Amino acid sequence: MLKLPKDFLMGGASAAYQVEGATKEDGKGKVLWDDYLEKQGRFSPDPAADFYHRYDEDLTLAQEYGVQAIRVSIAWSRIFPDGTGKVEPRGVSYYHKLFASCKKHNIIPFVTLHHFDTPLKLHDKGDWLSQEMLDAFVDYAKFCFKEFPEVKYWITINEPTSMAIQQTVSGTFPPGVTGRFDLAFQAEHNQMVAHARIVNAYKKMNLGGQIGIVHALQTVYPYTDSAADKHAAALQDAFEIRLYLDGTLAGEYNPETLKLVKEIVDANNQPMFKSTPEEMDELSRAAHQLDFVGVNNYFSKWIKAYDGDSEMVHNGTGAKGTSVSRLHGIGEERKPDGIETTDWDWSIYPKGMHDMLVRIKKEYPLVPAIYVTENGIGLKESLPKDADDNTIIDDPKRIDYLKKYFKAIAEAINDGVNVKGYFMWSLQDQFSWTNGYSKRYGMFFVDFPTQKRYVKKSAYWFKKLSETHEIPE
Ligand code: BGP
Repeated sequence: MLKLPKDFLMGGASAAYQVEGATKEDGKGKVLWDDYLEKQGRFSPDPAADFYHRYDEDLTLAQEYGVQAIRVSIAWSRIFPDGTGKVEPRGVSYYHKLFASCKKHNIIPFVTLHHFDTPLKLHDKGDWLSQEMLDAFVDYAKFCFKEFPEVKYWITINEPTSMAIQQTVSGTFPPGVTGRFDLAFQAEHNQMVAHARIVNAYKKMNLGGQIGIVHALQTVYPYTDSAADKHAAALQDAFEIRLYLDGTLAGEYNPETLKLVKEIVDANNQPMFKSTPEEMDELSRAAHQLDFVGVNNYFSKWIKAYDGDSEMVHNGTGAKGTSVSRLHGIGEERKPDGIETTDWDWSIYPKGMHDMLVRIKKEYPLVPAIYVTENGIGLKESLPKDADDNTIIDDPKRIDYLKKYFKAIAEAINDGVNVKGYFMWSLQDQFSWTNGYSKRYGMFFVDFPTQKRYVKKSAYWFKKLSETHEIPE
């Protein structure tokens, strides 16, 4: 039987906008999503899981089911409603209360400073493409470090890549621009510079905590062994993964990576992103001081050479088999036969997790530690009609998924990778950015209309693993 190390941390994950609800309460400023979602009219970020009012209830449950750490994020616009300037004391006080509740329940908070929720005023100025945004983000981070000494684990940014790509390539995040690879690369470079400035400032402050970044790292494989497919996979990897691992974990861009990025922008008649020697120096200093990297890995991708126009269709409803992704200058996603997928077309491929963890150890030796900061499966789940207080939601698919992925992590640890912990996405059911409320990931079921919580069988499974550290067959 495979075992996890004794000090392996078992956690649950969340993000402010996806759980808190209360988007108009206590002086919170608007973020890029509020008007965008209202206009779209598909779903609302309120009430989400009403974590703003129910954090203590959720942390009580978490403690009972073996959760030792939690990923939460601070909603920047609860503290600075406009992104800069005036501080909202009610927002500050909410997070002090949340961290005190974590302490009471013996749960370590890993706190993200930016999880897809740019304050609207800064979003309107260009979001990650604006220097004003970058400076404001660094100031907000420093404010948090001083204000919340009770936090010992900080994460600068959640998934810089997916934010940028969804904002300006696939258009699934506001402002909904498509096909602008150049803007995505520039926004990502800018996020890495802001991240690096924050890491370097944090280390200077000597607060005795740890700081890291979280990346979306879906492993990329060529569809076949042909040279063309292998090259397409290398382009896709540079686009979604390699540039950001280089920038944040090595502190410099490998010339081979830059060549691939240049090939993508050239093919789309767009300019290369800009960087300065001062920025590169900042990246290098940060990479040498970074305490950990967070790996978000849910699925893997297979890429085939493709020569046509870009076409992307997002499966945001769980209608299996509806996703399309063909990018001009990169390649086309195609799953080999026999790869199992979820209703949202995400492949279930634990080997991808293992390969990614091993790759980081091999190719980015500066990184001292890795946490799996997100992994889990989105399912369509409902409350039985005759549910009562003791109803337990049966989720065998999730247990099966977790078992396979935990095995892959344990194997990577056996291969010498320093994986220190795991955060299941998600702690409780929550709101999903582009899928709303029907894609449930939680170990606790949330009946959104009543906000009542029900335990899922996977929570029992998780508790046992947390107590024994033995992965059952
Ligand atoms: C990650 C995000 C999370 C979460 C998760 C699941 O990219 O960091 O915020 O949403 O993916 O994705 P989705 O909600 O699209 O299923």
